[in-house]
Amino acid sequence: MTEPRFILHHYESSPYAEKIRLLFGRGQQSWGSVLSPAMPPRPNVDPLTGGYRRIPIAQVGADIFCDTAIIAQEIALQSPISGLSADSVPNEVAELVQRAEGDVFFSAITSVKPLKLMGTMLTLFGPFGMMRFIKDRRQMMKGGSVRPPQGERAVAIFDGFLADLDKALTSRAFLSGDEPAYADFAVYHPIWLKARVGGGAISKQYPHVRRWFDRIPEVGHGAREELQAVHAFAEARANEPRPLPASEEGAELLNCQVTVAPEDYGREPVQGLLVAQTSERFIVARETGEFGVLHVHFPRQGYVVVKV
Ligand SMILES: N[C@@H](CCC(=O)N[C@@H](CS)C(=O)NCC(=O)O)C(=O)O
Repeated sequence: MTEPRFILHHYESSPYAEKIRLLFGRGQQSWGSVLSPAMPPRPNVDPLTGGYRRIPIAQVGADIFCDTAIIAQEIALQSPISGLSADSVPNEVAELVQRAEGDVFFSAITSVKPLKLMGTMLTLFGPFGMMRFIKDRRQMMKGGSVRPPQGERAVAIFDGFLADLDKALTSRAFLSGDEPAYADFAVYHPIWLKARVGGGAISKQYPHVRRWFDRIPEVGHGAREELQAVHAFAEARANEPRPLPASEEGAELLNCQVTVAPEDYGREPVQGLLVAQTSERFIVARETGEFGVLHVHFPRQGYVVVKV
């Protein structure tokens, strides 16, 4: 078996996956793509994560990476280009990045007129699939702790964000400087989502956003190769997890059986042995009959660990 490569479990219309595809592009990476359904069950990846329900998920051999914050760190480690992880976001645009992946992300959907939204979902999923999708997302949000803004409030949030972004882009080509990097992709994906779901161009009121938005896709998606789930499974089986980082002192739940779950939405927990806890991530070991031991990595920020 050759060195394991990056595999991304994703679906085309996922905005968070688009953030990662662009990071692969900017980071000049080759990667394997395994397409997932837009809603669970996801037989291509559920057996690897042990139940984490969000997309995208990345894999390198027997290491599984949940959440784009961790996936970006992994890409940054492999890439000759700087600025690809969240810790490289310039201070003056940190607030924009935070808003983009908070209320603005939800408003990208909830600010779209209901009929338009239904039309897009019908095209993507067909009538039966659309009903399943709506039910799935409703349940996901019901079990979550965030309450997305609705209607006029969502419209105002999205528009206010574009106005602030336009201001930030008057003095620089990209949020990250002369070239696009993490901050740009994190802010780009909700606007990409809104453009795909709601249609229509970005208002002429925001010329700097328009110019920036048109330039981001120029970085491309890197060298993408389509794979099937069996290929991803074979790589998980053929590899051992990589060596663990040193854990921080006083990590009380280290070597305990725990569950790890997002705090906000899509809170399905993953159970395993907490084998590492650094200042940035939790790593859980899962014994699986099918693949041997897998290490599942989560960011600490936004995730909770509970002893079983
Ligand atoms: N904080 C997560 C958010 C990921 C996220 O919300 N992904 C959306 C798709 S773009 C999702 O998982 N939606 C529910 C689903 O696809 O099942 C990350 O950065 O990875």
